[in-house]
Amino acid sequence: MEHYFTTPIYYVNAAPHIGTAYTTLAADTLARYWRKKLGREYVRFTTGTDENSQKTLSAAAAKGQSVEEYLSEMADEFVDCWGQLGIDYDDFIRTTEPRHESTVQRLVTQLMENGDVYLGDYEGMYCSRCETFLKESELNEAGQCPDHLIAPEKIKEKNYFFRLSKYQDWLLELLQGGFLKPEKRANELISLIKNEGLDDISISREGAEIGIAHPSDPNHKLYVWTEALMNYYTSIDRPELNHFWHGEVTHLVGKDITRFHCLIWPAMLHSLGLPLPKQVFAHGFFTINGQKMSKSLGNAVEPRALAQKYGADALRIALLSAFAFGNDGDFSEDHLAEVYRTKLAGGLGNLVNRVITLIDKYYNGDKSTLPVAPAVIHVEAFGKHMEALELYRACEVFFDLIDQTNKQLADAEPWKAPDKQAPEVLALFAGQLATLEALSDMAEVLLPEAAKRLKLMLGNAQKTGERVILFPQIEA
Ligand code: ME8
Repeated sequence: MEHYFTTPIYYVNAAPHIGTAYTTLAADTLARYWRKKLGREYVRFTTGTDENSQKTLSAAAAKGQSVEEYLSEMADEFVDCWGQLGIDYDDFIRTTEPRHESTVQRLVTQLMENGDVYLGDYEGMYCSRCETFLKESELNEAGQCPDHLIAPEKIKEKNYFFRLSKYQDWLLELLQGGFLKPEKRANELISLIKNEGLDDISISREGAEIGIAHPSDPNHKLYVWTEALMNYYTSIDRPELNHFWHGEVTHLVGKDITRFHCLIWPAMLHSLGLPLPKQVFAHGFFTINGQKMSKSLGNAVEPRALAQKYGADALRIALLSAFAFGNDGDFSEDHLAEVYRTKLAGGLGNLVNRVITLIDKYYNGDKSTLPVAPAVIHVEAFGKHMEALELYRACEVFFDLIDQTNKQLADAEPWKAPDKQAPEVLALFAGQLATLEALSDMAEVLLPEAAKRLKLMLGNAQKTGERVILFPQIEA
């Protein structure tokens, strides 16, 4: 079975930050797990940028750039950042690419042919920061968008509408059946449907300056969210890649965008007669030192600087192990430094160094004389958690195994054994080595750069390899 993982495509009005890095690192980690298990050809992982947003216009103007210049500079920022974070995606999709326009126009034409789109009047509020139509009931007491604290624009225009209301009961059943995880997020949408019901939604803006043209009405541009969701299909909209849509598709998103991914998107796919993703997983939000991350507070953490200082591996595992995937939690550089010092340098680095040094010293690095060790049971738990999207638990298994193995070595004190060829000493080293092998396999998923160095140290079946430093000391 093929696996296809996606991240949201990010707006380019802000540089990548810890939040967007979190989703992208999570997707990359899952893709690495499955590639290792099934082979690269069975796995696809995509990310990209959401560029047809009204916000783009003002952001480009503020920088004195043309829209094209601004967009490509910002898309490059994301590509550069993901490169520095060790993200290995199969496709980076930009919604201003012709391939996306062509897929979107075809899909929208099909929605129209299916009778699910009609022209109507829209009168209401629009928040250009979240690119969302808002209901009166969604505004705060001051009549503002609750997320952006700005008054939404009042608009009255002709819009094309998608018949979302028609799919209400079907969506309710879908959500009750576990389409959106974790359950608490599904429950939010279930109550929304039960309490408020679903209205048809606008899928175009009349006279909008930016966006993909409506396929049959040139006065309209498609609403950015309508076409942005379709990026997931654009990426595999080629005969040789289309099979990924028939495998297990997992959309990873933050909890802020579940309505789009779990109401509008499945309803459109259903209307189009296309298979649904297996699941949408909505993770929680990071706060920074206890505060909401925001542009106005200026506390958005730049992931590249942290990756340069601590290494991309450390940033990845510190984020993924910070709290359960699905909960909210905090991020601080202190936490990252602590993970680096105790779990990586002091935990894994120390363990590998000690075991390899001792095997070199007592057995001249010759592994072939060691007995066969029993299988490492943690491997199974690690896989189980990865497959259940329990990234935090998978990290815990990894860290526990390191701690236990370090403890086993410290307790056994093989350096005090008078005979290094005694069966219990040989068995101890065989077990330790087998654990390092298991850890290096898990590290290929969780710490891809360090895993290469770890594999080098482990050498081949006969002999240990060269000594390298796994986690160098960080300058304060
Ligand atoms: O919503 N903690 O783009 P966006 C964790 N373009 N994750 C966070 C976060 C935080 N504090 N802040 C952001 C959009 N994220 C649309 C998506 S998809 C078809 C279109 C992550 O740039 C999280 O994944 O606002 C969230 O859902 C996403 O960034 C929103 O990114």
